[in-house]
Amino acid sequence: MILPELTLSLIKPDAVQKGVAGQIIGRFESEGLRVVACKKLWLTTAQARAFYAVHAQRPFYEGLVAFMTEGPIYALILEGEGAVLRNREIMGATDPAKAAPGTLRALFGDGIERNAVHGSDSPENARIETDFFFSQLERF
Ligand code: IDP
Ligand code: MG
Repeated sequence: MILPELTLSLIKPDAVQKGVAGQIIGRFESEGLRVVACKKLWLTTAQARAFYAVHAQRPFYEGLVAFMTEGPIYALILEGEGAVLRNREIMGATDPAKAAPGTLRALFGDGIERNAVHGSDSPENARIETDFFFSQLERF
């Protein structure tokens, strides 16, 4: 039996500025992940701080918040069997220099901070993160 799972993907400001958001969404679709929800938005500083609150004590937190608010992003909910892990595989490692060839971060990331995409790291966090960005009325 196939148990569909949901995960949150963000196309970060660097990738949107490069004009590769469409390619990234197409990659998810070609990998068999279904787009349940999608919107373009520009995070406020307060919203970015809240989304990344788990990293508040890390030295890169302020820089990360500044990066994530420098321009618009896309937020997506992706659905598929094992979607959380599948998306993490498609994204590649946090540091694009260490990401496997062909992964989104290897293709489109510029560095450990400006790494093109976000993906939930567990089903529990996927639930929290999808609810952060989307109401039930925005999911199909
Ligand atoms: P992940 O996005 O692969 O799950 P996390 O450790 O959750 O990685 O970090 C969240 C985000 O913070 C990363 O995607 C990246 O943009 C940024 N980041 C992580 N580690 C560093 C670092 O050492 N320096 C600068 N930015 C970092
Ligand atoms: Mg993470």
